[in-house]
Amino acid sequence: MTNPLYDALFAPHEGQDTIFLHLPGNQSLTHAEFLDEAGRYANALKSLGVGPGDRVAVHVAKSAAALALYAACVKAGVVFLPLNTAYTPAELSYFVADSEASVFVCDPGEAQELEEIAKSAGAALMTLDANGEGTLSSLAAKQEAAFQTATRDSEDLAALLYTSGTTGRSKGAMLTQRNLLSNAESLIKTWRFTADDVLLHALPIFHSHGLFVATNVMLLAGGSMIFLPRFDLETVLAELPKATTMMGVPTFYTRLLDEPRFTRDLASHMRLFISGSAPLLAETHIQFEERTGHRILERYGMTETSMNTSNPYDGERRAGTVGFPLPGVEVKVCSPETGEELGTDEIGVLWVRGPNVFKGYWRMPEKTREELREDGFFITGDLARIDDRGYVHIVGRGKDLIISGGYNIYPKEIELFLDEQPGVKESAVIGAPHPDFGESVVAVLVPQDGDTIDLAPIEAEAQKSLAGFKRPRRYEILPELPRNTMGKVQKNQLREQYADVFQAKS
Ligand code: MLC
Ligand code: AMP
Repeated sequence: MTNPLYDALFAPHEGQDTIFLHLPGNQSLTHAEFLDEAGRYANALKSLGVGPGDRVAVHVAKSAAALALYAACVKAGVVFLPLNTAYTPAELSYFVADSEASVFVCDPGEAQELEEIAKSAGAALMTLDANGEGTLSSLAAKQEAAFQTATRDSEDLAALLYTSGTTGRSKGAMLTQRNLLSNAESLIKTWRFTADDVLLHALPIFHSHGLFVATNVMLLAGGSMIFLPRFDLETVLAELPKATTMMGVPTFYTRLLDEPRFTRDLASHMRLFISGSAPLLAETHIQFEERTGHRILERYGMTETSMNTSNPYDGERRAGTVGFPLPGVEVKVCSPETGEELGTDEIGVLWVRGPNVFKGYWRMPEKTREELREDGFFITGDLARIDDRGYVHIVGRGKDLIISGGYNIYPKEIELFLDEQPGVKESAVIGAPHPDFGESVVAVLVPQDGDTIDLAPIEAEAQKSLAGFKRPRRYEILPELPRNTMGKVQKNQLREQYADVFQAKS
């Protein structure tokens, strides 16, 4: 009986008293303690009637218990469905219903508000807070640690991660055991992770980056993580001396560079800094090297594919590039019109194939067919070129997408919301350069009558309906949107017009 992901990532650590998590307040958890906790959570899920293939939707603060719940799902063959803690009830109701989750785990503080959502989706509502307390942990505390690991096949689903879509409707990316395991295996080799590594983990664990890239790699390597609730600059500066490696989004690195106490001395012992989820400006790469002597290693991935390319560990880490395909991963740049493969340095859409590429979108066969071809290539929607040395450069996006501090925001979703608001005839949402988040959201509104719109009720409604990171940070009013002769909104023109709105940090 096998469960490839559990067998590779977790089983080797059973009974081991090596440290897995360094936690706030000088606490720590050994691998054995963590896995016992996971076993109890697996039994708790079983007692709720959850079995292999069922979905467990998880909307909880980052904690060791939340991570143990992930391990429990792998052990029990349950599909783990993590959700951004910033999501509002309006956003959550879609995910819980669409996934037909059997259990919905949320913070005790929001249980009352979410009760109806769980009920109408037919999910049992359980709670878990930032300290690992709640109805689920109480249930787990009564269980045995021993649990018979569920038998799973490489092609069975391990996780369902929702990504927003250009049409405004979120799509659940189905990730198999093979997808996650093959990626962790490639990354550990490419980045040389070992049991001696201590990873500074300040990322959220509801996305591919913090959950799979960081956690799965560390589990496979057998190292430990300084597991911080979030990226807090003071804590990161204090903990850095104990770490050997760090993974982050570009905002982590620009925030560190803005801090004079982040010095060459503070970083001198570090083995590796890795960046991804959004473009790292070449300027940040260069400043980082000047300050610390380290060249950040930039890599590129997506929820649907986990990681695709990485700059080399040895060899030149080239600023402004995302390096080479990972072992076993094929990439090619194709014409957006004909789908034909393009030559060196020609710009087109990046296609990716390999064991890392997901199985498709949850119950969306048509969307799956549009993006995942029969020959196994996934059409990423990112615009890229491959240079004569084989380095991949992400030069833009074919898809209408804003990436703010590493979070994806699909303008269409915000436009659909804004178009419904009183006094709004139509809207266009764009990203403008932002010194902290890389990009941030600008909403351009056209009034129904006259030349003004009352923004206060719109902002109040946005507060209720949209996760904080998606809310426009700037509203602009125009009598009409610029359109081409075909009637298509000229977003490039708007991007140019509002390129400087976030010049000062906000
Ligand atoms: C928080 N806020 C953001 C934001 N994060 N606004 C825009 N963009 C963001 N990314 C808003 C909050 O709503 C709040 O607004 C205010 O900022 C303060 O919130 P906070 O929680 O205190 O923010 P902070 O801790 O500073 O968070 C910023 C951050 C965080 C950059 C540290 O967003 C983060 O950890 N990002 C990582 C995202 C990530 O892991 N991406 C991986 C995706 S996987 P208000 O209005 O309430 O004050 C992927 C694949 C791959 O892409 O390749 O990896
Ligand atoms: P997500 O859907 O959250 O997984 O985001 C994936 C998207 O993030 C990709 O399609 C890219 O547009 C972007 N991305 C990830 N890593 C990088 C990178 N290193 N450089 C540029 N864009 C990146």
